[in-house]
Amino acid sequence: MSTIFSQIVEGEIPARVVYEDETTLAFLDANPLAPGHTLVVPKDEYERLNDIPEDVADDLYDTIHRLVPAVEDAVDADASTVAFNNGEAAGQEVPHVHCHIVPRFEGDGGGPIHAVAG
Ligand code: D5M
Repeated sequence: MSTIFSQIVEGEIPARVVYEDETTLAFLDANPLAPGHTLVVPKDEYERLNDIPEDVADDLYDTIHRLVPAVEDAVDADASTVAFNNGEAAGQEVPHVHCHIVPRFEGDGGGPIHAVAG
């Protein structure tokens, strides 16, 4: 059975896509911790970070690297929390690798987000 993120990649369920290339997709989180909270996924389904082949990991990092400033700019954030919940015990609910880009604002009171959960 494919993950909900694979269904988004396949266009089977809607998402607010903000970036797409051959191997990666980025879309807004359905339960945002802050305005602009974005998820970046490899299009192919891998459960954990270390399941990803190196070339796809490189592409994923490139997309994250490109999107962090774009997301911050889009919502005029001061910073961002960029995080993976890697495994169920770490709070990973969707078993398809995804990077959270959570915009942060001076005085937002969040401190370092201990568990990034929607
Ligand atoms: O984070 C899983 C994240 O995925 C959580 O922040 C909600 C988000 N989510 C779940 N379903 C959707 C859909 N359909 N669109 C957009 N975002 C979604 P985790 O790190 O696994 O706890």
